[in-house]
Amino acid sequence: MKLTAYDIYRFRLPLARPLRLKEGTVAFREGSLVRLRAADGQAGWGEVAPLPGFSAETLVAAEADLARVINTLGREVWPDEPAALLRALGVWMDVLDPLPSVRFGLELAMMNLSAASRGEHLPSALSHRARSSIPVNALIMDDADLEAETDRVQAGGYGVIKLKVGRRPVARDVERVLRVRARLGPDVSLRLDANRAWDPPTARAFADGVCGARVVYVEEPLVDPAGLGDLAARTGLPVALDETMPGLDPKALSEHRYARAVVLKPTLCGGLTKTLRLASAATALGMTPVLSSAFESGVGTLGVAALAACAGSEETAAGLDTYRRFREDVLELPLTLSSRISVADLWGAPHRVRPDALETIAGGRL
Ligand code: OSB
Ligand code: MG
Repeated sequence: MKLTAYDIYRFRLPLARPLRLKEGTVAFREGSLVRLRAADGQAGWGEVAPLPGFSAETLVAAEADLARVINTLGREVWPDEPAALLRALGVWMDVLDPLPSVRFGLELAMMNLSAASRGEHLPSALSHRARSSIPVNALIMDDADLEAETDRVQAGGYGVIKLKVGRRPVARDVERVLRVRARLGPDVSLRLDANRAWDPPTARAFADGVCGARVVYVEEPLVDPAGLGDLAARTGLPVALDETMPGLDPKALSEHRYARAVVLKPTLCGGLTKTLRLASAATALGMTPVLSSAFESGVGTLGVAALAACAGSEETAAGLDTYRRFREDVLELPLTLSSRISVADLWGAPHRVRPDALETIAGGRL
């Protein structure tokens, strides 16, 4: 496979409600889409959408890096067979070392292109053993009305929910967790996420308060992650790594054996190949890899969903609920994501991008 042309576009999508991020509140989600074309006339889309406050790179820097890397990719002849292509991408991207969001967008566009050329869907291009369905966790943001959200979770049949904590006094967080547990009953799995909010004494107070609530794990409870192993050992609170994962060498994961799970966001961890490496390292250590989105549009969300179908175990719910926050998408037909996504249904119809949602940034022949 040889690339013949590329286009880079910008999108700016309104959110259903403003989103509070670490560095301020946003009413729109901005990002880039990249389209790669091959000699057979097929096209593959990818998304490059650094998340402010979570990504180190800006969108403008990502777009410049995108053009640099595409020009190098355009000189190569790529394997036609998807598994060989994925391996070649891993090797090339390690050398070219794009920004994490750029690596995600380009690996996604290349694999989408390969899948389109062969008339298969992305999950089967990524793995011969892709699962046929993906459970999804319902995300309850900290600005949400708990009662309304627990009703949505129950009506939607979600088996796993994730509740954000750490932005109010610890006693109120404990009270919210116990309230959610009581309203949802014992059958729903409860994940929590503190986004590095607490010092060790506060985290220990939280652990004591929720010890009866059967929490599956808390993502990144501590400001200083160096104390996570000690916290887990002293309190028995199961912890998961999230902010720790971008930039982590898969070999270094063995230094974090205390962790129950690792949250993998391909936009932040740096693409399909790095995410899949981290997922296998986690599985080998007995940790659960949890694929999660970072407020990508439909194009990026499909990429994360495809990875979720390939990595980890059958019953691990993926964190794909950020898509619900969008009022509009770049896709003509917005995705329908439920508590359990059917891979055949999600990829059953073509995903056409709306030209009117895009502004042209750059493009050219390769
Ligand atoms: O901390 O897990 C986070 C999305 C963007 C940035 C950070 C986070 C998230 C999510 C993803 O919560 C959704 C999920 O994991 O369910
Ligand atoms: Mg998290």
